[in-house]
Amino acid sequence: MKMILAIVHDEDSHNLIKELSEKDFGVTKLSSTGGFLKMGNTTLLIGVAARQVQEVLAIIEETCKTHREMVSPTPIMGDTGYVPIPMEVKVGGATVFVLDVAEHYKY
Ligand code: 2BA
Repeated sequence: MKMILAIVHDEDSHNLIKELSEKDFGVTKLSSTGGFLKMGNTTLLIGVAARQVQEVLAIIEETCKTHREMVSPTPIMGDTGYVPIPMEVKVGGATVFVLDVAEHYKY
């Protein structure tokens, strides 16, 4: 068994959960925060049989679209106080980890 841990944009999470649920994949949604941008994102836990990993990855790739956005993550001290420095980052898309599950129980 594998645990797919997918960090996705909040905007994509609704559609992704819908797509996965329609195909009978179990999903747990966690509200999370990116360490760099300090913005909310969504972490999904998806436990699947090893043979289902590629199918789930394909759904994630199809559902989570990448785009670039200007953000101001790091304010610096200027003459008039702290001023944000806009920078372009990639947002959306998905950061995915596939972990081996040693054991799995349901009680
Ligand atoms: P954040 O840490 O808020 O990062 C958001 C986006 O900002 C990143 O998108 C990347 O494009 C950019 N970014 C991150 N660190 C940067 C830096 N030091 N300099 C310039 N740009 C930087 P993604 O790479 O797609 O990551 C999206 C979210 O996935 C991250 O949000 C974080 O919550 C998670 N993540 C990414 N890599 C991770 C990892 N190795 N371990 C755990 N979580 C990770």
